[in-house]
Amino acid sequence: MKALLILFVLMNLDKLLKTAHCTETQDQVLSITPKTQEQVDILKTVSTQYETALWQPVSPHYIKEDTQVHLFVPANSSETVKDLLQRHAITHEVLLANPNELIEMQTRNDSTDPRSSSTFYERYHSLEDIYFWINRTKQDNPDTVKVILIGSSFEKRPLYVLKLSLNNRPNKKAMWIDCGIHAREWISPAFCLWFVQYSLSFYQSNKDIANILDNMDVYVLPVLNPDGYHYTWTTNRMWRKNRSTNLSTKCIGVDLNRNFDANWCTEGASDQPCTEIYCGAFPESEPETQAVADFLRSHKDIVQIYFSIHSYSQMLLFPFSCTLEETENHSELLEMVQEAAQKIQRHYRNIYKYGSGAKTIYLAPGGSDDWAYNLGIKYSFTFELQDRGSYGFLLPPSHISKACNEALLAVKTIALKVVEKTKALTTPA
Ligand code: 0X9
Ligand code: ZN
Repeated sequence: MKALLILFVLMNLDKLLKTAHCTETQDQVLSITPKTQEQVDILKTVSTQYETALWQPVSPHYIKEDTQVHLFVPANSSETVKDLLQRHAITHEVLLANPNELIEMQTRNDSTDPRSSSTFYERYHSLEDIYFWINRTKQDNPDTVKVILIGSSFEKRPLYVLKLSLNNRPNKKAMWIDCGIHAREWISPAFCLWFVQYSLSFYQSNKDIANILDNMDVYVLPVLNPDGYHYTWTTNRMWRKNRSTNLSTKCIGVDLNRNFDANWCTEGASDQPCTEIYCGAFPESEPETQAVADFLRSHKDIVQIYFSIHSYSQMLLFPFSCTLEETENHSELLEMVQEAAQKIQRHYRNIYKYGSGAKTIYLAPGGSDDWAYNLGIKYSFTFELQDRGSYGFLLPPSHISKACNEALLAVKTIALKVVEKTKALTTPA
């Protein structure tokens, strides 16, 4: 009997040990609001010197008094980080007690589950699935959808753009939408897929989308940063940059939204490869940036509107972000995003901030929107989709439809305005 008992204990030793530590720590996302300069400095140290991932703001440089900081703290740093906060009387709230559960929910492949009521577009998809979807969309719509290979990523993944051309009118203008420049912002690629599906399904029945697509072709790049996106699915859900390597450093990745040639690597970007806002070795040093820039350069005479889709924080932004100066059409752009934000509030009861990037969030040079604007695409925007920090980058799949419909309303509002302005300019009085 005694021997049996010993055998049982030995066989279950790992389980017994685990339950003894009933407060086993796990990854968490904390919300912290520093109240003094000393607390700001401590938080800067925590987010740079400990194994954490800063969600908001994007770089420790922007941490300031009385402004919320959202910090992802992995289980292995939890105790040290919390101790440090406590020692400096910095209070915190737990924003997400179990991000791993949310990550699991987002990556679960429930497409084959008959009880699941969500459609393909109400789920997040792996890069492989998205490539498959691109191909299927082209096959299902041979007369209206073309797939254009505009280049490849650092790890040699293809960069595909879908061209939606719903009728053959001559001299059509165009609109560009890119998604997934930042790897961890999963709602962004989900939006590109949503937009394509919506356009193809409602062209016949919705007069607004018909009016837009009758006058413009649309170029959609669903995943601008495929290597980073893939990495968030396989290895690190919090990854932001691309995955390029450089002999001069151990650190991987360039922030592609600091790598465009718009006041490149000035205040608001970093020349340090280990930071999240590393601008790269030179403007357009990254193959992803170069592919987008080359394509837009060669289509600059037809592309009238540029949209880049990000998350999170619910903002409709326009240039400049690389300087505090105003664009020459500042008031026109302001009017457009204001109308879009008002419509979102009316239809979806959700608040979006709006304005020029530098004045609304921070100085951030080297961004695609500013570069596109300087190229001559005068209607250039960056949208930050849902939410405002409840789930952050881990927005549950059940929120995809509302987040995408809101953004779609903003895209439609702005595109319709541009179509009307263009008609007014080209139609003789
Ligand atoms: O910092 C960014 O690149 C964007 N915010 S995010 O949290 N998604 O990283 C804002 C981009 C605004 N536009 C430019 N900086 N040009
Ligand atoms: Zn982003």
